This record gives sequence, C-alpha cells and structure tokens, in this order.
Amino acid sequence: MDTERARKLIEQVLTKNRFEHSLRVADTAVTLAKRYDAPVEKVELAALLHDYAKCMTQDELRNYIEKYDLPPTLLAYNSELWHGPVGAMMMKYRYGVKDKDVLNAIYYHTTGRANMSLIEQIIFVADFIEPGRNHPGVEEVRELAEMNLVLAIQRTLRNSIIYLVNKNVTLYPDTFYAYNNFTVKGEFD
Ligand code: DGI
Ligand code: FE
Ligand code: FE
Repeated sequence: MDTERARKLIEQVLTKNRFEHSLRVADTAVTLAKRYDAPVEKVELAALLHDYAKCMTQDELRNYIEKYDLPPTLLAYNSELWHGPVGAMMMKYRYGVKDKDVLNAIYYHTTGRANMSLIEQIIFVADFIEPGRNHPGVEEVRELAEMNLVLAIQRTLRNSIIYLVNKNVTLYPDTFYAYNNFTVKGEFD
C-alpha cells in the first residue's frame, strides 16, 4: 500500500466530507512529521487511512469486530469507537499493510492509548487539529502542537474527556490510560 493507492481507496469508500477531512489530516500530519522527525511516508499513509471504516454501517462494523476477533468489550461502548480497530484490521488482512506503527495509529486514533508511538501521537493530534475542526480548545492545541507534542496530546485528551463527560456518555478505558500517561509525561517538560 502506498499513499497514491490509499488516496484512491478512501475516495471510493468515504463521503466527500470525510474524504476531504482525511486529506486535511494527512497534510497536518505530514507537517508534524517533519517538525518531529517522524517518517513522513508512513505518517501520510496512516493519516489517509485512519478513517477508512468510518462510513460503514453499525452492522458491518459489528460483523468485522467478530470476524477479526477484536475485543468484544468494544461492543459495550459507543459505536463511534469501532471504526479505528476495524479499519486497522482491514488494512492488515485485506490490503496487506504490515507496518505496526501505521496499523496502531489507525487502530487507536479515536481513543488514544498509553505509550503511543511517535506516529500514533501525530495521527491522534492531527485528527483533532486539522484546519476543518473548530471544537473548543482546538486553537490552543494547534499552537502547542508546534512546540510540544506531548502537551498537545494531553490537552487533546483533556478536552475530549471533558466534552464526553458533559454529554454523560461512557468513556473507553484506553482514553483514561492515555490521559494519565501523557499527563505524567508532560509534568517533566
Ligand atoms: O472519526 P473522526 O470524526 O474524525 O474522529 P474520532 O475518530 O476521533 O472520533 C469519533 C467520535 O468518537 C467523536 O465524536 C468523539 C467520540 N469518542 C471518542 N472517544 C470516545 C467517544 N465517544 C464515547 N462515547 N466514548 C469515548 O471514549
Ligand atoms: Fe475517526
Ligand atoms: Fe478522523
């Protein structure tokens, strides 16, 4: 899988808005990759593919969770959390993507997790700050992302947790682990 093929692939399965979001995430992620010395090609590929499964129906996603032996506990949480893990499995088993960082970046892009690799971190933040986003706190995270990736991730997680708690929805445990991990990391910066 190369970036050219990835672009064509997502154009086929995503809505126009979601396709354009993915292109903006890719641009944002490439800028961050250059800033933080990450492998640009891998980052661009992960960014293009991160929402590959976003436009599947809940039934389709549920079937893939079973087919690919993904954690059944996912099904007990909001269906918004399913497209990352399913997208990663599709890339691994149907499209032959082998790179662990690329697969993990797709898998964990919605929830984050403790000890994210540099590529995972870049995709996680780029998804939150791409220029089409205008949620509360995004401007601060855009500025932080230019200077300190760990702090940018901590703020992204903090903002997301506050937003979700205010909506009275459940929070996936990986998000808490990520928050604790990046909050401790940030204390030493
Ligand atoms: O796919 P995107 O819209 O680009 O962004 P995303 O994959 O980061 O997030 C999709 C949605 O998932 C977003 O509206 C917030 C929601 N979400 C993220 N973490 C949690 C969550 N929803 C619940 N209920 N619980 C979570 O832990
Ligand atoms: Fe997503
Ligand atoms: Fe996204």
